[in-house]
Amino acid sequence: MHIYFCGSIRGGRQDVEVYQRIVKKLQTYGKVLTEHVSHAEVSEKGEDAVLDGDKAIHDRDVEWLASSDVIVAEVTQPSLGVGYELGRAVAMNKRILCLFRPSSGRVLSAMIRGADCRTESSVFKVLDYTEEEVEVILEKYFGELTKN
Ligand code: 6IA
Repeated sequence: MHIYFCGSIRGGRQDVEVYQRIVKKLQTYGKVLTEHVSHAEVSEKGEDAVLDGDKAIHDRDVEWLASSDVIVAEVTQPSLGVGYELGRAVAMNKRILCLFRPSSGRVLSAMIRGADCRTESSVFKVLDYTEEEVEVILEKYFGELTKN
């Protein structure tokens, strides 16, 4: 299974430790195409991006998105890039899981919370969670997914 993980980079790196926890767990279910999102050395300035070029990053990420079986996004820290990826993924009829921590004190964008729906060809799910239960939440989600 190819898993595309979305997490904030230039939107702010406050949650990088949660991303690491999520990616570690996701790797038990398949190949995480965007493992670098969880790397602590990737800063929000994204200096590394200059080497590669933003266009190359964008084009590669959209290709990965298209080739993925499931998209998991940690959406607590608002990020334009994550919002964009989710919009593109919806247009591709992908299976999407968004994870939000209400304990952050933030209120999730209506465009993400309100996108929660299930159709014949796609599923967009938004789950509230606390950091301690992240592994259990993923076990439940992937358990149901592999049953179908
Ligand atoms: O607007 P943001 O930067 O917060 O957007 C974050 C999202 O866009 C992530 O889910 C990534 O999939 C994608 N993204 C944004 N910047 C990069 C990037 N930068 N590399 C890969 N994906 C990115 C350069 C850092 C890299 C050399 C490790």
